[in-house]
Amino acid sequence: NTNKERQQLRAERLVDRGANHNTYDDDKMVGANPMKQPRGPPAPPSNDYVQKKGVTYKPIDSKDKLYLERLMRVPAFDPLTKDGSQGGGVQVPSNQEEEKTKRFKENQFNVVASEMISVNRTLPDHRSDKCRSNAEEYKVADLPTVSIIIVFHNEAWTTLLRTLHSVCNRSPLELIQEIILVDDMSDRDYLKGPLDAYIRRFNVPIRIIHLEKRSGLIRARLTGSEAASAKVLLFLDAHVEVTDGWLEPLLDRVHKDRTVVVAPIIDVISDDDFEYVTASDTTWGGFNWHLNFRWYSVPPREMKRRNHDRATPIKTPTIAGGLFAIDRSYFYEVGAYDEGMEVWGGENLEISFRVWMCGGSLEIHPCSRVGHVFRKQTPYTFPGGTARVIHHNAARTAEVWMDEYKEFFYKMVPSARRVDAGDMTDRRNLRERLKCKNFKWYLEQVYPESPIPSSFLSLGQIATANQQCMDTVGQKAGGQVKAGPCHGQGGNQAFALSTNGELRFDDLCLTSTGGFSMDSGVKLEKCSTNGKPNTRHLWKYNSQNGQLINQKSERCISIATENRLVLATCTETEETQRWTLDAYKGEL
Ligand code: UD2
Ligand code: MN
Repeated sequence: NTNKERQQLRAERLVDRGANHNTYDDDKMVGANPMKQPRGPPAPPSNDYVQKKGVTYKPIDSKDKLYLERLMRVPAFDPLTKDGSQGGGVQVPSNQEEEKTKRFKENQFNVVASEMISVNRTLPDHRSDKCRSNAEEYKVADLPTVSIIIVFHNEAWTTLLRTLHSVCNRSPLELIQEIILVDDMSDRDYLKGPLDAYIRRFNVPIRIIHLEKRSGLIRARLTGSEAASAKVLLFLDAHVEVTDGWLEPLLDRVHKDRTVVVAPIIDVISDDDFEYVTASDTTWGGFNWHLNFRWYSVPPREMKRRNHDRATPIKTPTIAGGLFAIDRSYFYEVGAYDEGMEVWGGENLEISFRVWMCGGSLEIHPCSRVGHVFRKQTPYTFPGGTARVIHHNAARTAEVWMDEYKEFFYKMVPSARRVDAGDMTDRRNLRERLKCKNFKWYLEQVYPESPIPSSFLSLGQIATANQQCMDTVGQKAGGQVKAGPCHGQGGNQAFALSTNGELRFDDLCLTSTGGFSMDSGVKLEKCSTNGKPNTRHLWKYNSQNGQLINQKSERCISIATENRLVLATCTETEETQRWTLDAYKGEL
């Protein structure tokens, strides 16, 4: 590029970003990407910091405040290109392919692509027309202020800064009392001195807390919320980009009802090319037997309750966990987070169950959209072992909140039974003290479409007399169900017969393939999520003769060649049609 072209691009970019930006102050620029070019100011002198409760604080003093107020939004890492503007994806040049692959591991996303994109890149406004017109009604002066809490462990420089810039570029700044960054003992140098210096450039008070011990995201968020002072807390992951008008709808809901916990629609920032891709506005949060958070379609009853209005918040059974606003005093009233949880996982369902069962509610606001870089894998370590940590957290959620329904989790994840969940007395006392409703209430009233049926006749293995058990053999939707030697462990041999007649393996249902030949296999198919079982998925159990009968075809599940389960003509004498259901509770 010639100098002139560069200037042209820079000018365009500034226009692109809107009129709110000051010009660059090159002398004060914190060195671009410190991963690549390790420059930048020395770390501030250590007497800037305050030690409190084992954490190191850098408090905002009046000098900083003045400094911050004088500053406008000054970008520091800003490539002189328009790559990625309007949320577009970027193509890594072919001579950088190798670097791209190598550095993907740093954060489990394409760091090289992220570095090609301005930290101030523009994004399209994906809100519905109704949302846009509603937005005009918000009066900023009437909305409560917010403390935005962002925790991170070894976050990439550019994604972290883009998170901050997007928040400061696209929020009414008078609403942001502060942004609190909690560095969960990262071991990357740029997240110390350079970051401390960089954040002073924003015209919003940004505070950073460097934890001296790896706390995990749950306890790191607790440290952040304790340092917060605004009326509302808002948690964000460290690799998000907020879009126009994202903040006001969230604050408005919490303001109108302090027991509402509200999340935005979480759009997708591609982990490969950083394209901003919209997510559906008719998706809500659920969970499966593994106690993983899952997205499912909003069922018709909720669409109807909202009068099919694309601007009305969706009452959701669960939230994904990373991005939500909550009244600060309500957050503590309802039990904050479970301090016994480590690193990652489980806290999202825990807070979801708790809020609903203890008198609050969860919403997804379709007028607030925030992009998030979803990753296929976590890039960081799990001190204590990944499976152990995840099972520990999930088991705490199950033990404290799920009553007898915790068996669905243990049947599906048998190894979780052997993990030490730790002391849960405080959490159980909390549930007592708040007089929370039980999990059955939650399933019936909040989430009747749940993969865990609120009412079921059996849970566990389904076996013939000679110990042949129904087995998914690890298959997913479309897979053929087989019979295999019973192992008594659950897992692929864990099924539930729900009272409404579904034979479920998590969110998969046993289905007839429809044919009436001798060979019509019994397969797995996604269960209905709209509250009305698919007729192909309906079965009845005759506990006298052990037959499992497909309601539509009146044919029986039978073991055929190669241990395939098929539907065959029902005959009482046939051993391979005689099934025993684990923990069968009998007809009601
Ligand atoms: C999702 C949530 C995440 C959290 C998680 C379950 C969204 C978009 N994300 O997974 O917020 O609820 O489910 O626990 O809903 N971090 C630390 N210390 C750690 C580990 C992580 O500070 O020991 C930070 C991390 O840098 C990030 C945040 O916590 O900023 C969330 O972690 P993630 O992005 O790896 O989680 P994600 O999006 O896969
Ligand atoms: Mn994340």
